[in-house]
Amino acid sequence: MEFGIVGLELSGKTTLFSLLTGHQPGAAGGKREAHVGTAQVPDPRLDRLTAMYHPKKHTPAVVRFVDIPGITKGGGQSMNLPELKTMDGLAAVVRAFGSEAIPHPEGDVNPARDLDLLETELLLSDLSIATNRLEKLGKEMQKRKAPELTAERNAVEKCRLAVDAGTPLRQIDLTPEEKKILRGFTFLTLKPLLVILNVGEEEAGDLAGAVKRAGFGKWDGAPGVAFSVVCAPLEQEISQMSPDEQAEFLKGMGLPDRALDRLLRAAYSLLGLISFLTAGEDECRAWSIPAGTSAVRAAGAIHTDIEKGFIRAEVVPFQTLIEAGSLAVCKTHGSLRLEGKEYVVQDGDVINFRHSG
Ligand SMILES: Nc1nc2c(ncn2[C@@H]2O[C@H](COP(=O)(O)OP(=O)(O)OP(=O)(O)O)[C@@H](O)[C@H]2O)c(=O)[nH]1
Ligand SMILES: [Mg+2]
Repeated sequence: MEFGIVGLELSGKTTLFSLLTGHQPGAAGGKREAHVGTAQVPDPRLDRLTAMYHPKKHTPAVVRFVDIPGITKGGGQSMNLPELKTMDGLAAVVRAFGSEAIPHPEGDVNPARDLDLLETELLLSDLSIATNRLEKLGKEMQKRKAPELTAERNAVEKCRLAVDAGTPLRQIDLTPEEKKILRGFTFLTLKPLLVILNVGEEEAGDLAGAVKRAGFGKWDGAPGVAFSVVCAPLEQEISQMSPDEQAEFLKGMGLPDRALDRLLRAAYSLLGLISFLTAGEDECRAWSIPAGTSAVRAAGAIHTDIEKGFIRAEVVPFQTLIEAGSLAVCKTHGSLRLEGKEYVVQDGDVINFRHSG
């Protein structure tokens, strides 16, 4: 799963990318190039299983991030970067920090205006994709009549009308057929949007209030949009500390946990992902699957052979396992369930797949 980090210039994109992925893009990389890195999604359940099994390997779920060069107002084309097209979601870094030393490309700090500006660039990119496609479809339809061409034209026209009126596509109702038709397109406003508000140190103690102060009215509660607040310099400082120091420091600031951790969890659930866990002496691991995935498909997330040879899934919810103390106890208590192919896997299920071959 992959997020493209977008935002105006000097909003803190690369700083956040480095904090999330631990990857420091070298000077050699060049400013206008995209950087790619992987962030581990923190999961206390996995940590607990690891403490229980002492496995050789501990493998958290990951989200990949691609740091994309800054977007300029009216740039339009800058949004048509090939890197953006394949992304599962967009992470828009919006600047709320003030700084004399770092100029704001729009002259002053105004997060709601900047998000609007970004959204406009996304809409313009979609408008041009839709218009081009309609033009090609029009020509094709003069040559031959086919119901699938009519269906595609109708779906793309619906999108064109919406973006032309300034409505992001994540906000319109699409039928399953329309969604299927549009899957091959790279409409940017159809992608889930994680807004990351990068606040100054003076706001670090009240991250929750920062989104309200930024006044993101029309995005608040909009479908496919989630908010996250971070203070980059503070996160940088925390990164240098030991886990104990971190906990102490966060407590002192009155913060429940690390903003970066919350950001990663928000990114994960914005994409509709849940985790199931596998536990053993060799490896404890969290696996990402879309919510609603069947047991047999979940097996395929591990290996196609396990999917093909699926016999049964032995399932126990994480909490039940912890209360019992071990899988062996779950077995004797009868709390280890045997589930078939169609069982819908739940977030936090600890699973052992029985398979042939
Ligand atoms: N004071 C302050 N400075 C920040 C913050 N976040 C980033 N900066 C600084 O702002 C400058 C730009 O940060 P970058 O992370 O390079 O921003 P960017 O969005 O990647 O910039 P471009 O790639 O040029 O578009 C750097 O000097 C950062 O140290 C913040 O929250 N507070
Ligand atoms: Mg950058």
